[in-house]
Amino acid sequence: MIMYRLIAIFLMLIPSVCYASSMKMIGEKGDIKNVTKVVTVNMFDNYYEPNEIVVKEGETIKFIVKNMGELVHELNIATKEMHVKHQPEMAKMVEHEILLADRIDKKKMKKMAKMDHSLAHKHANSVLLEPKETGEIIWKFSTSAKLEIACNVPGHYEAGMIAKIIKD
Ligand SMILES: [Cu+2]
Repeated sequence: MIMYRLIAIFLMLIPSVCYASSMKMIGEKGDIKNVTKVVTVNMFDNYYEPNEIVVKEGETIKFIVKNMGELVHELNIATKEMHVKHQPEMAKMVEHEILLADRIDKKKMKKMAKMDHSLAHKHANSVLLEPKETGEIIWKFSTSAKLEIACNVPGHYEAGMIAKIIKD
């Protein structure tokens, strides 16, 4: 826990930048009617299985995400630069004790989000899950940008919790 705190404090020093504005360049929220492929991604401490996903440009993929680990994990589709920018938001959630190592205080999240929207962690390109939880993302890869799947829970990206997105 002390390590989480230290990382959180460190990341607080990096200025938070507007996240939503850069969304378009990574694609868009997909429509269920256009799903051509379903990919199940299992999250462990701290890695993904599979750790490489092949996508075609323009394709809509439904990701079924399962947290098989003992820690809270995120699956976030973005550029490397965006992941780095998202990390202070996650650190802030740790700071406010919304994001705990193995639990998300959803009641607190709801309450705090009224004051600070970034604490709600509502982004179409990501899902944040407690151990044993399952979530889903439908994403249209309408972009040529270089993307990766990553977990921005403090310390996890650094630990290598990244899955490559390979363009077919
Ligand atoms: Cu993680």
